[in-house]
Amino acid sequence: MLNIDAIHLREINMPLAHPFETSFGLTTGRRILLIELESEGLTGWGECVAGEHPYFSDETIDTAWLMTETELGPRLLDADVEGGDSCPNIFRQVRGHRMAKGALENAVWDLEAQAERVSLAELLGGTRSTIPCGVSIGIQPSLPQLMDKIETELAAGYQRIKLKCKPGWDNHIFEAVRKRWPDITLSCDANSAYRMKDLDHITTWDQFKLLMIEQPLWYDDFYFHSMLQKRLDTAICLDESIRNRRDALAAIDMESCRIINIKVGRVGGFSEAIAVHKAAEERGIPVWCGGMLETGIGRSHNIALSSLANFSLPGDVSASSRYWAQDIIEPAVTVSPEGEIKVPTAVGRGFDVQRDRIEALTVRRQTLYAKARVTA
Ligand code: OSB
Ligand code: MG
Repeated sequence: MLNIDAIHLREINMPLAHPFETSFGLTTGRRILLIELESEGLTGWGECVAGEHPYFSDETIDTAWLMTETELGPRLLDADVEGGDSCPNIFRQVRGHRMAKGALENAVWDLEAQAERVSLAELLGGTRSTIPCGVSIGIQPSLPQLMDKIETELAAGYQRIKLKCKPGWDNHIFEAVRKRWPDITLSCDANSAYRMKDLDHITTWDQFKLLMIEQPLWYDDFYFHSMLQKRLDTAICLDESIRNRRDALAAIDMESCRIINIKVGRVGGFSEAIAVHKAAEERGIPVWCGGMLETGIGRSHNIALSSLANFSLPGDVSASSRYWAQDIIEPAVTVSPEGEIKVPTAVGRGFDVQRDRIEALTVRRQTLYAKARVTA
């Protein structure tokens, strides 16, 4: 049993080392909700991946803060918490708000790993000692700048390059990249920027031999993706559409995708991420771990999750320095020249949270306390 004494919410503001542009806009800095759980002298950390705006998903840092403060936090403090896998049931009455739930649940797993004296990867059922890494490259101001970025990332060893794309930033960049690097593992991510009128256009991408095309159509769709997948040789990968295990089963059965991107925040925490992973594994669908421009806390959790067996494709889990001048963990996440991250074997997440740095970045805070417990 994990007796949770207090939940500390804080918002930190962190400027990105490089702006990141997707089909829904430009991000130059992040407002991030961090969760700190206090339990009998141990501290569990969680990171909420909701953005500042409801563009990737309907959640934002502000909705997550409100739900944590008014609904989820009080439920967690009142519950008997055996471990991270108790959380879905504790939060069951609250619909949606998966990123808010995920931040709390992952903090519980983070705590549980420490209490059990095992690594977080081991607690989650991970078996890999290293994870293969790719990068997600945002839309650039120009093609030469994109080519420079790709060159830098390949030189750093990354095993897969994913290009953010949108109408007007697609065929000509794929063509230029393929001309210069005919054999690299290449994929693209449209973040739902295309519609049915674009189907003929998207089918022309088969010539670029992409590993996958990520979420080309609506963020909440399976049916139209299945129509598109029938016309493509290239695998579709779903990101936004997959909210839970049932979505994964529906998408796999309908042949809406052949690959799944698992983001632990998007599915509401490690329990559901493990369930999606297992459902995909049983059906022969490979998965990989997506990223949401996380700080080191979320990044360390993504590394632990990526150690599960069916995370067989390179994920979007990359070095801290690609995002932050200074990360909030020590050591920072680094990638080997072979494009791999070592999965920590130390107790817990395997990276130390730098409280002084977090303190300096904090712009808002609140603490929820447990009611006094009656001990027999
Ligand atoms: O769709 O994978 C996405 C970043 C923000 C929102 C959505 C996405 C992304 C990325 C970045 O692709 C992945 C990363 O953190 O490196
Ligand atoms: Mg994506």
